[in-house]
Order: sequence, then C-alpha cells, then structure tokens
Amino acid sequence: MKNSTLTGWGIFILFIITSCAPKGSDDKASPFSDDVASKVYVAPGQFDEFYAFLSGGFSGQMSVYGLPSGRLLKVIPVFSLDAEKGYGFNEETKPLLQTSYGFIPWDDAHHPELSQTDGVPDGRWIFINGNNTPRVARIDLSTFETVEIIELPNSGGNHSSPFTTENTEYVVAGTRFSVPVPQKDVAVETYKENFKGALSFISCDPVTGHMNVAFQVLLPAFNYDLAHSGKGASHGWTFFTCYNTEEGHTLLEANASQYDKDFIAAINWKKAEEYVKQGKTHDFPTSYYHNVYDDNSHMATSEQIKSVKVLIPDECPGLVYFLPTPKSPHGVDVDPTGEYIVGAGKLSADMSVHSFSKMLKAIEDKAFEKEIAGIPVLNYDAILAGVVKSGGLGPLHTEFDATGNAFTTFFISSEIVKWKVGTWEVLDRAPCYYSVGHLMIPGGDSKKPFGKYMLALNKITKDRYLPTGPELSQSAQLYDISGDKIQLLLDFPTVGEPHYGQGIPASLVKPKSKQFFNLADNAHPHVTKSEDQAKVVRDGNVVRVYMTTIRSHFAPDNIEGIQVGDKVYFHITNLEQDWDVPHGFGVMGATNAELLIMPGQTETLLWEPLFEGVFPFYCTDFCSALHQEMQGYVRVSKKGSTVPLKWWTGSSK
Ligand code: RUQ
Ligand code: CUA
Repeated sequence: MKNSTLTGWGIFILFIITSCAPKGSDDKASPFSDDVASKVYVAPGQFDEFYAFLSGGFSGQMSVYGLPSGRLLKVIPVFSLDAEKGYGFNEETKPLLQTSYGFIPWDDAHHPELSQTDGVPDGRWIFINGNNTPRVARIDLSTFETVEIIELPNSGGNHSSPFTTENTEYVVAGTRFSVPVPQKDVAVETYKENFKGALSFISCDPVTGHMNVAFQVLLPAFNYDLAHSGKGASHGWTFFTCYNTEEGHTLLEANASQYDKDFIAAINWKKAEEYVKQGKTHDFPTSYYHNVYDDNSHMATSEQIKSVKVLIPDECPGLVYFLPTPKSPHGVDVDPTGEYIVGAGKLSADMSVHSFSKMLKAIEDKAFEKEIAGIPVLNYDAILAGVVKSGGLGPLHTEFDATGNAFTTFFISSEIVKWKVGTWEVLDRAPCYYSVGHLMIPGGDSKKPFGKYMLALNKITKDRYLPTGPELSQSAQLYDISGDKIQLLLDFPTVGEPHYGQGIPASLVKPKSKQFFNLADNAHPHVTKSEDQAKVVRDGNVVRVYMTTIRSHFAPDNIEGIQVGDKVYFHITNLEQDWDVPHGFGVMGATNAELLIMPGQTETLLWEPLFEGVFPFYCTDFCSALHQEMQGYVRVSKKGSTVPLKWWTGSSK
C-alpha cells in the first residue's frame, strides 16, 4: 500500500549511487607525488607507528593492522570459530561462545572500541559488539586474545555498541531492533504496545575489566543505531541515535523514512546511577550468559544470569531527553571538547550539530516540543549549534583530529569532507573508492586525537584490486591528514567487512605485550608441569591424556589401550618458557580443529575415535629443525578390548 513511498527513496538512493561518482574517480591512478610511497613504507625489520583494530563484520572477528604500512598482524577470533588457533574448538574457549541459545559459533562484529582513561585510549582492552545474538566482547591487549563475552538481555541486534565512557566506567549498548520486553509470543501488529528498545550500561571493573550489565533503560520501540559517550563537558552523558521513530515494523525503507526528524537520545547516566542507588529499578526476569577466560587457569567459564535491573524513564525525571535530528541519523559523534554532538542524518544533505551547553540550557528552560512516553523532546532550534553545508550526500560518521577539524564520511557521494568545528566551514574533501562507511583517525573519538592518519573503511571495492571471483576483497584506504589537504596514501584489503576501527600509538600497547605464560602460575585443572608427570587416566569411557610438548617431542608419544566409543581428552601443556614457541596438535580424524598452545599454556582437544586402528598425531606449528619429527601414535582397539592402557616416550614402560 505504501509502495510508492518506498520506491521514492529507493530510486533516489539508487540514482545517487549510480550518478554521483566522486570527482576524480576516473583517474584512479591518481597523480601521486613520489613521496607518497615513502610515507607508507616501513622498512623490513622496522615497526609501524600505530596499531589499527578493524572489525571483521560478518566474519565475527577483529583484525589488527600496522599503520601506515597496512600490514596485517593478527586476526583475533572473537565471536566466530577460528580453526587456525583452535578458538571455539578447544575445551578452554568453548564456554566463551555460550549464550542463552546454546553454543553460537558466529556473530556479526561492527565496532571495536578501546578502553579509555580520562577520555584517552589507554591500550588496556578493546571491546567489540556482536550484533546478531547481542553480545559484547573484551579483548586483552597484553595477549590480543578474547577474554570475556557478555550477552545482552532484552536486546535484538546489538548495533549501537560498545562505546565507552571517559574512564571506561561503562561500555554502552543499544538495541537496533526493538523487541517484546520481556520476550513473549505476540502479534507483530502489536508492535507499538508490546515492543521496547533497551539501552544497556555495562559496567567495567577498573582493575580486572570484568563486565556486568549494571542497568538498562527502557525506551520506546525505535531503532537505536549508534552511540558515543560524552567527554569533558559532557562526561556523564551518552548519546544514542535512533531511526524509525515512526515505529514501523514492515517495509522500513519507506515506513521509517516518513518523519522529517528522528532523535538522538541523550542519557544522563550519572543520574541513572542515583536512581539505581535509590532503588528505582525494576528486576526483570531474563536469561543471559557471562563468560570469562582466566589467564592463569587458561580456561573460560560461563555463568547464567537470570535478572536485570531496568529503569523506566517515565519514573525517572531528568534521565532521558530526545534531541530532534534530521532524517534517520546513523552515526553520533562527540567532538574532543565534549561540547558538540554531531548527528549524521543519512537521508539529509546538511548535518546538524547540537550544542551540549545549549542542551543543558534548554532542559533548564524547559524548551520542550512535546513528550514521548514521559521523555521530553527538546526544541530543535534551542539546541542547534550549527549546520555543516557539506555538499555531500548520505553522511554517516565523523571523527576528529587534534587541531579542531572534523572529518565526515558520505556514503552516497563516496567521499570524506573535512570541516572546521565551531565555524562549520568546509575545508577540503577527498574521494573514497568506494562508498565509505565508517572512518577512523587514531584517537579520533577521544578527548585527545592522535591524528596524523585517517582510514576510510569502504563498503564497495569494485575495480581496486585483482578480481577474486564473485566475492571481491574488502578494503580500507589510508590518508595523510597532517597537512591542510587530505592526501590519499594507500589502499589495502581487509579481513571481513570493516565497519568501525580504532587506532592507537604502538608505544601504548607494545611494551605490555605478553611473551609467554609462566608455567609455575599455570592453574589449569589438567596441567602437566613436567614430562615425568605425563600420564593417561581412564575413568569409564572418559580417557584423559596428560601430555606435554617441548622441542621436539610429545610426552607421551605412544599410547595404547584406547577403545572405540571413548571420549579422549588430550590436555596438552606447552612446557616452553620462551617467546614465539607455540606448539600445535592435530590428531587424525578429530572432528574439530588443531590446538595451538602458547608457551606455558594448557589446552584440551576432545577426540572420539570411531574406528579401530593406529592413528598418528603431530605438531602443526613449525617449531624447530626437528618439527617434522614431532609426532606420535594412538592405538585404538575395539570396545571392551583387553589391550591394556599404556603410554610411553622413548622406551616402553
Ligand atoms: S555501521 S557504516 Cu557502524 Cu555497522 Cu555505520
Ligand atoms: Cu612443535 Cu612443531
């Protein structure tokens, strides 16, 4: 019935995509001055100046690059299985992927966000969201491993996540899709009465980093798209964009594009803390998982949590305000001073910037346009700081440099526009190849941007690389932003789809990088700390192999007395105490993956032999000149066989 409006916007956008190629896009071998190559050249043996962390999108992972070289340093498995590292396959990491829906080996990860101290990235942890089965993960930057995943109750599509507050007091998350809260079987047509949008404030322990859903705020059934927390002047507030304030539940491309303005929801989380203290929360029954990996036991454990504290804005005056923002805003970004809140209305040409101090004044003056579910809608003109007449189309995201400039991506016109914060004057623009989504400037969403480089994270690659069949490489582009003019330096392919990214000087991370785990501290319940303690223990049909590895053998490397139908747990401890000596472990016919065991670590592979025979196992990581000799055999006999359980290395015992 409303198909005509749908095609209205659809055709408009298609038209723009096909007709507004960026200026200069046809001279794609652009006239680089020859010093461009030297700007990205990191000589063999030299280090990059910055770490860049890019989301893997639908790969569910996060990847680590060096900048300016664009060299890929590591793929960190987060929400998806990674056979290369045994992540999600070994017994130790399986609990990290536990959810209230069971074991979920995949997610869609969009926004990496570094922990901050006093509004500046501190290099301790990096967080990333899982969209599909709402989760937030924490990665420890001393090990570059996922160490915690918390599921979010009352959410559907955890997109506006995980943005931190100034001292990582909270990592925030908002539901993209509103859902019935608590979940129940209702008609979709009852959307307006039964659906709600929950925003979550996940507290983060300042020492351990451990996360906890401190409270949620229950808002109308809009779509909560992105967020950023205040800083400096606006510390204590978090801003969430919303679209679909029309509360449509079908054909959103038309139905969620009716109103001239949607909102940014401004949450006063300091006020929320007072309400929590005063006991204004409601305990909602729910179920969600909290999974934590421990570096001493080298194991993750899961805990199921059954209720969550919820604040209802109607009962908590001063907790939430809506800031009217043109046309389905996507990104919301706060400038380094904390005064300006940039909402990018993706269907608008101009960008309105709100003023935090005017917002406070409007609240004081009660300059309200109306109320929605007890939430005041502030007067648009009363809070407006200025409008950026960009000339671009489809603004999405903004980051800042250290000298008062802002850079905004425009998806439809495929470019980044540089403008002056405060005067709103457009200073420069640079084409992107093609259709840029997020951008990243190291520290560019913090109080003290490190600046220097800017990365465009593009949605479409088309003709930029050698073709690789129907699926083309994903792509980032690096720009120099140290001068007046934006200068394109480098294209490099990325793993999965990069949404957001974070960058930090290597000097803030590198000194803390762990080289190996101390064997003496290994508290794994099945650790084997020396070869002479290696053993094989049978308990019914469960067989536990306590195995060690050291260059270049396993102990034991010959095992007999295993039977078809056994569950064989290989608990393997890497005895090495030196950097860069992992050992791997693969056993023929195992239905999972290898183990990749770091020095001092214990990892476990479950193998359920199906057939009688003698099966080899071996080290998968080329660890020494005698790596190929690093192998062994397991003899499997029929169920109930009288072959005794025996194991040895060297001479048979
Ligand atoms: S998104 S292109 Cu962050 Cu998933 Cu904006
Ligand atoms: Cu150990 Cu190869």
